[in-house]
Amino acid sequence: MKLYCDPISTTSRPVLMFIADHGLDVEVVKVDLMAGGHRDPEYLALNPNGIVPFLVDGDFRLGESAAILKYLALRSGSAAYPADLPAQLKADEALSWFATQFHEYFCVMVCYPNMGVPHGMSPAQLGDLMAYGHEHAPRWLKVLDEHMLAGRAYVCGDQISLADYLGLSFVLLGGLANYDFSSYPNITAWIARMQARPSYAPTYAAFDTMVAFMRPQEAA
Ligand SMILES: N[C@@H](CCC(=O)N[C@@H](CS)C(=O)NCC(=O)O)C(=O)O
Repeated sequence: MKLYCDPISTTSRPVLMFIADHGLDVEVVKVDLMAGGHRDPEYLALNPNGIVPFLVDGDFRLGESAAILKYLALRSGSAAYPADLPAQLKADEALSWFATQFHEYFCVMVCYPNMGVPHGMSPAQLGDLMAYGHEHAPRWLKVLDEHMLAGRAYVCGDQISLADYLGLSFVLLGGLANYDFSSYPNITAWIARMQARPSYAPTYAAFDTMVAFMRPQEAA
């Protein structure tokens, strides 16, 4: 099985951390986003979307981080994607929530503009987008803090689920914005819980280095 990915990619890290946690035998093939590897004709022939992550297992090919996480969890019998249907659907619900509401308002509007993304927007447009995001993202951060993580260790209960792997990567994008999570105690505790896993440091090393490079004064 091969996973095409880049540790600098927000949607690759959840899959890499899941693989590390479960000790899965997956060959990791780096598609260097900074060098434009995702636009190589060879990679586009494999995945016409030109994005990572992407999984190849024999003749089976699969894109989308949430689908890849589910495939790996089902193949390995991981409890992070429970067999019990209601519990599984709660994991699906949280995965979709992170990938839609949370991603849109927090990742796209608050975080990525700090990297000049979406490309092609003027500094003023990026500033407006960020201002809108800062105004509206707290609605979703409050749901995560006051409901999804209230009184429980992980997003779907006392056991880690696929939603924690995906959600962590999206929440930690806040590093690009030097986002202050101190008014969200349950989120802060959950981040610390996830960062204490041995799989965290190797998976997030490249991202943490990038954040420190972008914000040397705060990191010092
Ligand atoms: N919905 C996709 C998003 C994948 C995605 O946008 N990947 C980014 C890196 S985080 C990418 O490959 N971007 C390259 C591009 O957009 O050209 C998933 O969850 O896998």
